[in-house]
Amino acid sequence: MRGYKTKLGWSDVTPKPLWLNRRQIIAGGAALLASPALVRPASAQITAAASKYSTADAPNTLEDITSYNNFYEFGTGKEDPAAYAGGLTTDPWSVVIDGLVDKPGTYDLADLVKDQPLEERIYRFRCVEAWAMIVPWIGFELAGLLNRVGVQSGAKFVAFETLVRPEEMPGQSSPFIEWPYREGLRLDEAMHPLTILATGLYGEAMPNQNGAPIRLVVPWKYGFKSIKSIVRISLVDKMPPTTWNMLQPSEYGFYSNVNPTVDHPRWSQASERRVGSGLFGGRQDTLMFNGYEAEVASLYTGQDLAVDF
Ligand SMILES: Nc1nc2c(c(=O)[nH]1)N[C@H]1C(S)=C(S)[C@@H](COP(=O)(O)O)O[C@H]1N2
Ligand SMILES: [Mo]
Repeated sequence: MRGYKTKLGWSDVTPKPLWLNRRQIIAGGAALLASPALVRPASAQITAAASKYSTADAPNTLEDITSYNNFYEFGTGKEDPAAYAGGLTTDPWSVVIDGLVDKPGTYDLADLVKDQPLEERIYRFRCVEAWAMIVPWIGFELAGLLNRVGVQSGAKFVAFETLVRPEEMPGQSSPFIEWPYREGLRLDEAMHPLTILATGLYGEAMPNQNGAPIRLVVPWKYGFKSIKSIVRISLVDKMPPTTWNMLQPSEYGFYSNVNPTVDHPRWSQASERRVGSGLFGGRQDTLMFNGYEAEVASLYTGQDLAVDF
């Protein structure tokens, strides 16, 4: 693990050695349970080594995943997060859950995560800039957390906010974005089993540059929807403002579903470059809903996705 400090502390709820045991896992679930490296209580939460939702594509390297990032709180360059996110304090960490919920409050992250079944999910990840990666996330379904806090009947959307801490996030001295970074999902998107809160990747606690200690991953949407370093989750009745939509509404819609037939105004979305493509072979066609069409297309029945982009 180079370039960032592995965080422990609260991350006792995050599995560490899973990835190293991947071969055993693939060979059979029993090996996972028997592995001495996995006796820590946290690891017992891993109910499935490779989820049925995982893609069979080979993951990008840890090096790719941790050295080519978008995290504007640390600067706009792809290398800035790896260079500057190491100084972010991620323990202690708490998340405010408010709005139309039965149990609003400020939750310590460990409490929030402790009942949730962690899984490894190998997801395709497609940035709006037309690059893509395959990432082995560790996380749990957002629906599990929302069910635990109790979503009230008036709730229609979920709004998310990232930490604001300019003394540790040098990019926040730029007024380019109106901080905090914000994102949102419609409630049915938030409740979909593909939507996860990730606390790690490659079997390790989440690297800071990837959104430690907890970030959203919505694999059928462009990468910017997958908000990092979350400190607030609000259940609301109206479509919430989102950072990229606020910046440039003609280019970034609320939905931002990966869609090869709806181009960004300044470039085509029909194909993508796999990061690390020296190894994996250059450009590929972009898939509808990033390849998750069978799972999510029904969420948008009756919507014109060129209008609701
Ligand atoms: N808080 C916050 N979350 C963010 C961003 C950001 O700048 N700030 N960038 C988004 C964009 S544009 C992308 S492509 C992904 C990148 O995630 P990765 O660095 O883990 O690949 O994070 C998303 N989440
Ligand atoms: Mo992105």
